[in-house]
Amino acid sequence: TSRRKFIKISALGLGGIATASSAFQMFGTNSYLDTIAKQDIANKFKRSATYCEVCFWKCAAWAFSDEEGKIKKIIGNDEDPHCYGRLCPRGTGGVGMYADEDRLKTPLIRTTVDGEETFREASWDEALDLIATKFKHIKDAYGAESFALLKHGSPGSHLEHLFKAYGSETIAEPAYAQCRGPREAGFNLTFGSWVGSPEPTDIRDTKCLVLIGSHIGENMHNTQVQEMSDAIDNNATIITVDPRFSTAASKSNHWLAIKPATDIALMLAWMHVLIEEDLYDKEYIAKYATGFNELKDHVLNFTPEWAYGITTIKPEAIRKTARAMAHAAPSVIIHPGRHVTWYGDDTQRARAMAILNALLGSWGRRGGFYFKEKISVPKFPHPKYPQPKWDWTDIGEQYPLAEMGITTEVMKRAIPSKDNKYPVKALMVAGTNITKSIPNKKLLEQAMDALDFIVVLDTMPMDVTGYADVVLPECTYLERYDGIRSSPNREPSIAVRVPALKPKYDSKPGWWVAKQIGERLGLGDYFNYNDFEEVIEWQLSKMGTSLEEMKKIGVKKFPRKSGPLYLVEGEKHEFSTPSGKIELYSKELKSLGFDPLPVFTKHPEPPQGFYRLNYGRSPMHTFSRTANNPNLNDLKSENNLWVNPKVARIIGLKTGQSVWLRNQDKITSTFSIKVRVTERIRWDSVYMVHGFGHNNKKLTRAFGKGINDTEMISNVAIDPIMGGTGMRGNFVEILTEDPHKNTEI
Ligand code: MGD
Ligand code: SF4
Repeated sequence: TSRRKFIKISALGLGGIATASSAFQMFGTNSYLDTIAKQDIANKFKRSATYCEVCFWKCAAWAFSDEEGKIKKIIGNDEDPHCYGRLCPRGTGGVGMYADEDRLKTPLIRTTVDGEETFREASWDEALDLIATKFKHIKDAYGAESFALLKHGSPGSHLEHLFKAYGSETIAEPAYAQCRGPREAGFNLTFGSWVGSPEPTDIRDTKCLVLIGSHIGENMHNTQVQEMSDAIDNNATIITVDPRFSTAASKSNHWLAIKPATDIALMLAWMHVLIEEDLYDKEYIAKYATGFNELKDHVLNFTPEWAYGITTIKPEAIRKTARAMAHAAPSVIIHPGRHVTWYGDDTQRARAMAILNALLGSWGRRGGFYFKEKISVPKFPHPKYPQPKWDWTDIGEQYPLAEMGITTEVMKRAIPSKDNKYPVKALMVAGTNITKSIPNKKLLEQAMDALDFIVVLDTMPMDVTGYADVVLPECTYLERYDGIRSSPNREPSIAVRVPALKPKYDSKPGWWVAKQIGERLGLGDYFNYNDFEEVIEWQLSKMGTSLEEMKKIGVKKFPRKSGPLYLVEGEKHEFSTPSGKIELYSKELKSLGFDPLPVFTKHPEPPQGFYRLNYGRSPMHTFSRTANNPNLNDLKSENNLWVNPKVARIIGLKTGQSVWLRNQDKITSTFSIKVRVTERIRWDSVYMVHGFGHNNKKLTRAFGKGINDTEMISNVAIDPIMGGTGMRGNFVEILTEDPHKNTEI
């Protein structure tokens, strides 16, 4: 499909195209007017250095506030190689996190009044004393390991320190088994390196960008969107593989509307074409890779004709796109994606992506993947952590290549059973809304029911707070110090977060909470400072700068030390794999009993009357955390259900009509969602943006708006290699009548 065709489609009135282009236009180059506006604001208001926490990209920014203690504007830091001086719409809307009047205002403790469970307000001392008592009790009764931490983002690192000092490494975050885990395993097996965040994709200089289910533009990871916009301006070929006509697809030269769950077949056929037509990088493969002959034999029969029957992508399109990649090579990127836990064979799909990159010679090449720099911040001195008797590795032991804690496995350990060697009895949740981020509601509810004690640290009364025994209100990122941000990128840099304002209400920073609990547990030596400012001050001095300087500049760049960005012609390069080479064929996988080369496995398809539930991101929102943010809610207040016109005709649906969903396990959505009839989705799937359908009434803007996709995800396909929870194998039927008509929600 050509770019021209898309323009034609948009002329037919596919409304989404307007959003599609605007998502990219939200960035772009700094204009003269922009510079003037920035100067004007800079002259009038107090400027504080920060980095954004609306998503986890962590763009460095300036927060401008007035004398009355109001945040006036947040602007990207021009010196930041991690955001090029521009924030995405969510980052600008960070003001709303501070201003949201629904914020948690004071500690809360669960209590029973007239037989009804409710929360009562408490002082910090009372709440922290109670938490410390529970910490002590769990340690005495079961061992510190039985107190688990589920965390995400900046508060997570402060709590992680507390938990390790206390003796528990029963720690996990959704950013692994619900997000990037499989791609890290797949790329690590092949190149001996995690992809990591930020991805070292050299999009700026690429000649061909291949996005497989990766929707940059709706997924607003800042530098990637800006670089992709530049790549488009520079006439790079964009190939998008997506069952949905995504924003990225609308910017592509080739959109391959693949049948869901068949990507591995397409990639095997691409490998076949590259090898069969002698288009792969022979010199690179000979020099750096091992296992080529096995790969060649493996893909011999995976012709484009074979893949056509599986993927519904025409053989000519498969050949044409493979040739386009080879034409651009080595300046080509098969993007590893980000949220990649789809069908349970996700590490193998990531392996296929890694192998394609190897065949095209793009790893370590300009316009492909650059070698990222490590930049580490010195650790503030503290006593050694005690050695726990068991930890997250034991909990995930059945997944041989798990490299971080697996949230769902931690929750399973909370459910009592005779042979549970690693019982989890209490849980702290910090900066993650687990009821929306972890699938399998039944498991979660069973686990929550069984736990002796749950404490939640959050800024908002999110759904997860409803399960807590104690709720602690954290102040927002604009009101606190946090750890130093270090970003590898092409040019490594650090950024600081300094409070722009005093904490609103009775909220406190995460570092303070960790220290208070630690001191109550007699762990004061681990928190040997009065204020986290002292920690940063010490670390910055070790890095050759100071807090005073960083407050003025916000971001500091460092020279690369690890060597050049790309492979150097004529020089040897050792990969960190067992063989020291790129491993096309993985002996490690073989020895563990897994396929040493990726194999296509057929996944279940929706039964009659059901559609595959596909989900993704909106450029205005991050997961579930922004749904109530006044600024961002104003831009988009609910999600819609994308339905193909053919399906709409069969069921009799119209755009704007409210419907409910019921999945294959008879789970019915709590709320309704408005239909959007569009050619942009295949007839076998429906699509919605993740993160809506909040059911805490205290979120006055977000409550009851749209459907929570996670609620519909009860079938979870676990990746046997690293434990990722595949969530795209769920099927829904569309109900036009309210299934809760006679029940109260
Ligand atoms: P959110 O749902 O945004 O993301 O999962 P989460 O990290 O759980 O929840 C973030 C929580 O942090 C919110 O409760 C918010 O109020 C709170 N919060 C925000 N700022 C702060 C702060 O400064 N301090 C504290 N203490 N709390 C704060 C993300 C995870 O979800 C990821 S990374 C991915 S890739 C997966 N995506 C995904 C999906 O697309 N669909 C489905 N169904 N599930 C998914 N799960 C995964
Ligand atoms: Fe903030 Fe956007 Fe950057 Fe994420 S990408 S850190 S939301 S500005």
